[in-house]
Amino acid sequence: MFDFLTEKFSSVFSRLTGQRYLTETNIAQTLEKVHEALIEADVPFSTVNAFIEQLKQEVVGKKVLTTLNPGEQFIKLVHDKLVSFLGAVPGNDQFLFNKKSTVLVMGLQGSGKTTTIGKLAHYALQTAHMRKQPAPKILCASVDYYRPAAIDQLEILANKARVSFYRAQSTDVVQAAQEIVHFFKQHEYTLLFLDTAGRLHIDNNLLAELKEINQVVQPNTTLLVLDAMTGQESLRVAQAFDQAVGFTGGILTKIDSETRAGVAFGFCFELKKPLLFVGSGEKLDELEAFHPNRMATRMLGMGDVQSLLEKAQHKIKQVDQENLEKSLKNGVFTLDDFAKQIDMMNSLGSFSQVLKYIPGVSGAGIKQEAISQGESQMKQFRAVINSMTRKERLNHRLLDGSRKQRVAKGAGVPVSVINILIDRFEQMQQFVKLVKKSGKFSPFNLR
Ligand SMILES: Nc1nc2c(ncn2[C@@H]2O[C@H](COP(=O)(O)OP(=O)(O)OP(=O)(O)O)[C@@H](O)[C@H]2O)c(=O)[nH]1
Ligand SMILES: [Mg+2]
Repeated sequence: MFDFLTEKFSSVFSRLTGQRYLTETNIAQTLEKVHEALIEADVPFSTVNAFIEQLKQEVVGKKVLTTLNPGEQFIKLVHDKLVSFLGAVPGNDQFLFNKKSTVLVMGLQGSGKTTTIGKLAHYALQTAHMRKQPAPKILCASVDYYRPAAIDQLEILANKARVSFYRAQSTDVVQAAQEIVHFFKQHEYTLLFLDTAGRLHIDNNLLAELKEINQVVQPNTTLLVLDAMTGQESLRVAQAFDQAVGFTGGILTKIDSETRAGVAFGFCFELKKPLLFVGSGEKLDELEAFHPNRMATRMLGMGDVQSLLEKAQHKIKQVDQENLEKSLKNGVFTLDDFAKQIDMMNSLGSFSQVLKYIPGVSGAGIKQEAISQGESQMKQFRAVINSMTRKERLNHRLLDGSRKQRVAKGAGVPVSVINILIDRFEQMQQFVKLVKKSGKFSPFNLR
């Protein structure tokens, strides 16, 4: 969703390149462009004005460091300002790991409440595992009697995430909430996610019902789920929920859709509430912690390596990663390892998705054609390695002419592809050996 802003800023900054220092005039022009970019991105007008005003004061009031590239200097200033507008500190996920915690989830109909609960449960389990902490004992329940099958949907998601689910006997919202809290306490769960009904618009009935649930449950954390696609309308929704019930923080869903950054901005700035997570797809693992710093970096077109790594850490099977790291540390790198690397890349998403996160690449205008070529080459490489015997994978020098013919036939590619693969592979082997000598580089642990 931030592609739009990224593009906009890239062109703004390129105007500054070549200038020896920032002058009031060129800042004024550039500020105007930033202003335009933010308005077009659906950031509320008042937020944009406040942002530009503060930025102007900082830029104009400051002695310009002529030693720095003015573009770089300006990027840094805008970046810092974006970060402070986005809340400055990363979304806190501690409420998922407190000793005992009840979490009430609310939001408009279709905003993604139920899906997000499944994702949060999954996130809590995965994160506890990664941090080597005891897994929270999670219970999911719903008081959504508004939409038929809403409760079944949560049950399915809880099963998928491998956490418990409880269905209240009563169909009265308040009584059901009481029952659920009672069940939660009785069975020594540590984390309760309570799903609530949504409506298409804010209405008094919805808010009154939420107030009652809130009274009964007295949640430790209340989350507001916001659909990024609803744009500025989301801010009014958030304000209404805040006044009526109050909440701890927000979760912005559907940032994978064709939408703009405005809501994230407005939410943090106008409501002074933190965004805790962002949802980037329908699947269970498509939830990421919200990081203002990374978001700002991404918006400025510098890529987002940290997010990519976090995604990688969640998705790549721990074991595979450890084995691979071990063999890399030993300076041994076989075609088997190469195949694993290709699989890891694939598990991150498409090539173009992965490239987006790499600094310098996102704005570099790599042609879709080149990306597609890379993708199909990786597929061919994978097929080639699959067609080899284990012995050949461990020692590619065994691959003489007739073996190559056999492998090529098995993979459905010309022999030339095998030669290219071996070429690439040998380059990587050299690299791994070098790394072993310097002892510095761990490719899956860049921090
Ligand atoms: N692309 C995308 N789709 C999402 C995301 N989160 C939820 N969805 C989809 O949005 C739709 C609505 O999600 P739900 O979780 O049912 O929303 P809800 O707020 O519980 O809806 P109600 O219970 O009807 O109020 C579903 O089709 C989800 O798969 C996301 O981050 N990205
Ligand atoms: Mg729902």
